[in-house]
Formats: sequence, C-alpha cells, structure tokens
Amino acid sequence: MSQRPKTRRPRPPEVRTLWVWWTPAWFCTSGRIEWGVRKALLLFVAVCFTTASVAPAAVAVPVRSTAGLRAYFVITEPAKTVQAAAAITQNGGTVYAAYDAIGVIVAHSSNVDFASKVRTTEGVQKVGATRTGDLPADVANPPLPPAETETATTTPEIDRADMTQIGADRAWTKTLGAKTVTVAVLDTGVDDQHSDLKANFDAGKSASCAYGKADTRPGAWRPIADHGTHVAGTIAAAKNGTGMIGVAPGVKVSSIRVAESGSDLFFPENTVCSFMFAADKGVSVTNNSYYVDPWMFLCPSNQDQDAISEAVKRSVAYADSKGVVNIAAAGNETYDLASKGSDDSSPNDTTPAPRQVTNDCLSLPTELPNVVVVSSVDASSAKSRFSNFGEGKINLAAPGENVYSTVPGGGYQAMSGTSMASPHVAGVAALLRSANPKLTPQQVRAKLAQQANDIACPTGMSASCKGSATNNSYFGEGLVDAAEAVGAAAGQPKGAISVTKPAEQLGFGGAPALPLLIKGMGGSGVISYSANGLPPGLEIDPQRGWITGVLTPGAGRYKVTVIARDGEAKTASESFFWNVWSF
Ligand SMILES: [Ca+2]
Ligand SMILES: [Ca+2]
Repeated sequence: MSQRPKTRRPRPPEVRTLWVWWTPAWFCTSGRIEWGVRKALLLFVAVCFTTASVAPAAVAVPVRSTAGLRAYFVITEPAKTVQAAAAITQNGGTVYAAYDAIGVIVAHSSNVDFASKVRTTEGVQKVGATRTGDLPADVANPPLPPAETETATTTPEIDRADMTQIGADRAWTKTLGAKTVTVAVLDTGVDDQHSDLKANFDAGKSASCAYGKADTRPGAWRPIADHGTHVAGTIAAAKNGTGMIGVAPGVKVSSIRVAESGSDLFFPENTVCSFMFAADKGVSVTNNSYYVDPWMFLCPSNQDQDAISEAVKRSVAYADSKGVVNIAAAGNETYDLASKGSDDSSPNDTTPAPRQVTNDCLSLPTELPNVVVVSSVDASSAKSRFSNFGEGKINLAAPGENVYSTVPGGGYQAMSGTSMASPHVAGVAALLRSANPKLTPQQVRAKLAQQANDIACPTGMSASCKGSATNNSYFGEGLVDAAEAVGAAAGQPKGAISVTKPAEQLGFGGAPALPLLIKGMGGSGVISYSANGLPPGLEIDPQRGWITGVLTPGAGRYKVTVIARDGEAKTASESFFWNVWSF
C-alpha cells in the first residue's frame, strides 16, 4: 500500500464530509482501503463491517523481505530494562525509549532475526514487533505540525442538545470546573490556538508521543488531523460567549499526540509513551477515542500482539496507579465485544487480511482493566447504530451523534461516533474531580456509574441488548450525568419517571393518523418527548407528547419507541407497534 500523500492543507473537500454511520456506498467500495487505513483508528469513522462475507483465514503475518528499520517492544520485569539493553545492542538493535518503571523498552532494529534472538535472552519476558511495516524516515527527525491560520468566530454560544441531554448546562450554573484539573486528549493533536481552547490549554502537560518517545518541543502536540481538536472542544471549550461550550469549560485540556503524521496511525509505542507521559505529568483524566493500531484486536496467541498487549496494559495500569482516570470510546463497528468472531481490517499499516478472533483478543485500550468504556447514543438516548456494545464491556453511554465542536483553524463542525461520546464522560469525570480533588480513580468510576441515568434495552427490538434496565450491554450503567456530578441535580430513585405504553396502532397510508398522546409521569421538572421508529409522515410534539401527521402511502409494521425525559435528564421509554395499511 502506498502512503497517502500529506494532503491536509488544503484539505480535500471530502474531509469536510460529516461522518455518520449511514456511510455512502463509495466508502465501502473503491475508497474503502485508503480511508480504512488512514482513519480506521479514529472512532468517528463508520467502518463497513461485513462479517457475513468474510471467509475465515489464517492471520496474515507479513514476511520480511527487506531489512528496513522496524520497531519492537522488549519487555522485562519492572525496573529491569537496563539489563536488557545489552542484548538489544548485541542483536543489532538500539534503545529508542525505555520505560523502566513498567519494564518496557522501545527498540529499533534492521536485523530480521532481532525478535527471535532477543526473546532467548535471560530476563526478557516478551518481544514483539509493534508494526508490520518499516518505520517512516521521519522517525530520525520528527516534523513539527505547522501552526494553523486562525479565524475566530463571532457566533454566539447556543444550547447544544448533547450538553442539555447530559445536564451539562445545569452543571455550569454551579461550577465550570477547576483550573487545577487537566484532561489529556490522547489523539491526533489539538489546535491550542483555537479561540475556544486557547485559554484552557495546558501546554506543560502536552507533547507528541509519535514513534514512542515524548517530544515536548513547543507545538509538537499540534494537530495532524481534525479529530483531537474536536474531542478537546467537547471536554473543555471555553464559556466565553462565542462558538460552543465544553462539558467542563473551567478545566484545563492538554494534547498528547498519539497519531503520526503521514499515516495518522496510533501505534502501540506511541500509546505507551502517552499514558506514561500523562501519568508522570499528573493529568487527572485521559480521553482515548481510538484503538491501538495496527491491530483492531490483539490476540495473545501471536507473540507480537501479545507483547503489544502487555506493554499497553502496563502503561494504562501505571497511569491508573498514579491517579489518572482513563476514559475510552467503545468503537464504531456495531461489534459485540463480548462475542468476537472476525476482523477484516488488520493489520491496517500494511495489508489487512481477514482473520478469526476469539474473546481472548482485546481492543486496546478500551478492553483493559479500569478503563471507563463509553457507547454512543442519539439525541433520544437510543443506541447509535454504529456503536460497539457487549455484555460486561460498556460502562456508560453518552451522546455521539452530530456533536458540534471545535476544529483546527478556529472553526466548528458536527461529527458523529463513539469518539464524540467518550469526551462527554471525560468532561464529567473532570467535573467530579473539580468538585472533589481527592477522589481516587476507583471512586470517580463508582460515582460515574451511580449517577448515570439508566437506559433500558429497547424492548423486543434487539436480542443483542442483554442485561437489566439498570446495567446492560448497550448502555452500561446508563447516560452520564454532568448535573449530578457537581450537585446541580439530586440523585433520584430509579424509575421515578414513567411513560404510558400505547396500545398497538393502526392507520392507513395517505390518511391522517389518529392523534396519539404520549404521557410522561413523575420525575422532576418539565417533561419532554421524543420517538424512534415512527411510520413515515408522523412526528411527535416534543413539548406536548402528541404524535400526529399524515401517513405516507405504503404498508408496513413499525416498531415505535417513545421516550419521556424529565428536567433532570432522567428518562423512561416504552415501545409499541404501528401498523400501516394501504389500498
Ligand atoms: Ca465558547
Ligand atoms: Ca445504572
């Protein structure tokens, strides 16, 4: 696969395209590989996942025919990396970076036997290639991303549906968050000069971790793609009268750039570097809206993938031990993480090949212990079609569709994906830490779970949603609650709000439907209404709960879910069928 040229400036027009799950067909055909390789890591991109058409095949292990420079993890016991350095040198390698506290070395070598030789060294526990291709020439002299040309907006801030949905607007009446709390965005870099981010940007806790070694030169953290800046805005865009407002507009946000320019990939050594840097700099929360490239799932039966898993796992555990709360996106493949079967997108740094995977194979960092995993919901708190799910795999849900946030150069854009859901939770974690700086990561996770607003599985709609009304495979503990995090809303008994369950409805295509009243009860404050799956032609009045309209000609049986939401964002939902006949 040829490298995609660096065409970010000027951006090709399609980069401005809103990425939503109903991806156009071209994405799934001719353009697929290029975009897949370039963007598969970014969890705001819908991947055309075609399990049915994938034939089981052996894992592709690219054969090394050339002696280019490759990167490896060499793993020892913690605090024992110095002893392994000699073996690395003796076998034609160099130590590029060493993380002694967790026993992880990033080594470079052109020796095709490097891994097998070093594996036999006493004190070395695991060795694995971090990539399936050669290191780019840039590794010798990493480029600094250029500063953006900024155009400040004068557009006033308006209420955004995602912020109202999680109670962030009510949280702001109590607190905007504390300047002592920094959320690190592990991503494609952040535009620190954006007028909505500049005041909240923490350069002292920012770096590039491209190639696996922290680069703190000013601007190294800057963007090589839009994604990280969008994530940063959702967390902490300023409440300054223009643009938009992040969940925690009074906290600091830093950029730890994981992605490399050229490939835009989030390689494992970059990820390890990022968690170590975040931990050692004392950041409070990290947001991780990506999976570690080049493998969508890391399988322990493969020595390379096993070493990658071990290194990333240790770095996340290290961050956790230093008090960092790690939040991650669930992923956008509509994949059941509790029932894995196939992966046709790995390795994405060379040539992907279909392979069978088991539940032992993990998506990193999402499936590591103590990582808070976030699925995506729409404005009605229904699961986003693209969102991954899985029993025991999801902690919380947050809005991830048409999320309006900052992009490099001073602008704004709406994007969709679990990438956009995760930073809502990172922002709420930052509010919790602002309200109580002494909370341990475990306590922050417990509060996020307790305060979440339950979302039950859609009744009868999908067998893939498993679990109870209070914790299930689609939404985990429920929708994250920013208001309750800062004491701007009381915790409520579960089920305090309810909604009428309508009887099965009958209507005729081309004729007005009999008006149907949805009625929410209980809860606190004003109740609003929404509905999913209405027959074409009908709509619900969000204030009054009436469903009215003229049915579009045509027959069908529609599964409708109605949702009532109270003033504290607690929701209740019911489903029923609407049958449409036509003559
Ligand atoms: Ca603003
Ligand atoms: Ca719950």
